[in-house]
Amino acid sequence: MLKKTDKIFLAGHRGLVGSAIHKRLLDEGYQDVVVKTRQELDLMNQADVYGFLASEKPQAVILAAAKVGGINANNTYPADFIGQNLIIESNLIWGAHLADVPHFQFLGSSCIYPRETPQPIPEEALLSGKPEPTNAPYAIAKIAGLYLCDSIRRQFGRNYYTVMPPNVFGDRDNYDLKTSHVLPALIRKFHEALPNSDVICWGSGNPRREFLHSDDVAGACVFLLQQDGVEGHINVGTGASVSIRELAETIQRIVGHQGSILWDTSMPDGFPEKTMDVTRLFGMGWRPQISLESGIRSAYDWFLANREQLALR
Ligand code: GFB
Repeated sequence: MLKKTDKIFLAGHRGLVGSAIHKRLLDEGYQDVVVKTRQELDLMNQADVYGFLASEKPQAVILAAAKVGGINANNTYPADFIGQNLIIESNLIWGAHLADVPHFQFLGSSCIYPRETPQPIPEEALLSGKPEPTNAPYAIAKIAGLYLCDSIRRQFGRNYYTVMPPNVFGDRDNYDLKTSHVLPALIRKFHEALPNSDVICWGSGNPRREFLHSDDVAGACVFLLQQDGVEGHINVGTGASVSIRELAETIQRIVGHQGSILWDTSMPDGFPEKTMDVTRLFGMGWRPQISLESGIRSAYDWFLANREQLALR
């Protein structure tokens, strides 16, 4: 188990999940959290990463840096999603092993599970079927990182494991309508359509998604740092999902939009459902603290406070 004085390198501290983990680590009294901007350390450069880890010799690495995006981004830039993530993962995970780093927490994503799988999805469902085509390259990259962590655990006995969050939202989210995930996209679309212009959502509205606020993802990650024997990969979530239509109507109500919601079925639905079985994590004593409604209200407040700086096109 980690002590609060142990050195932790957090990769991706400016991102949606990484910034929440950074805040949580400091709030919980971790005294030696090392972070580097992209300019200070290029995670795509193997020699720089290996050299950094060998000289810093942290007790733990948390990898929250990745090339991420929503369904349209994944569908448009498949090579970027698999190529950049494979390079970042192998640099950090293998570099940590070479530097004798004892603990490694790798952030995965629920899209690694097969498109057709029982819901809610247990950890055992991994590789039991074909991935969802819209994000298969990204999923394969994340599965590779998961297997690299677990193989280092099996062969060298290091405490390397993967945390599997669902669709995440929160402060410092991506509000670019072409590359973002659905929740921030709909916050922006309904806000910019105030008071009653039509809002066009993608797909049928029927798919179901599980949403977890980034502060809860951070809470689970820091909780797991304090647990022994987290082997393989562990689902993190609420265990509940909503349809995209329900999500759109909830965001519409919170934003105060009065117009029509239209559905562009020329855009892909992606997974029919992604709801995770969180029995294992709940059995360890963790629970999410932020409801979807209060999380959306908080995300909308952040969007209103920051949208000028976001220079949204
Ligand atoms: O969040 P999202 O982009 O990604 O889309 P996925 C979720 C659902 O919302 C899809 C619908 O069915 C979309 O068609 N949707 C409706 C919209 N309106 C919109 C909109 O305006 N913008 C967006 N983005 N979606 C991602 C993976 O899948 O899940 C990533 O591609 C990652 O790799 C992420 O794993 C967690 O949930 O479908």
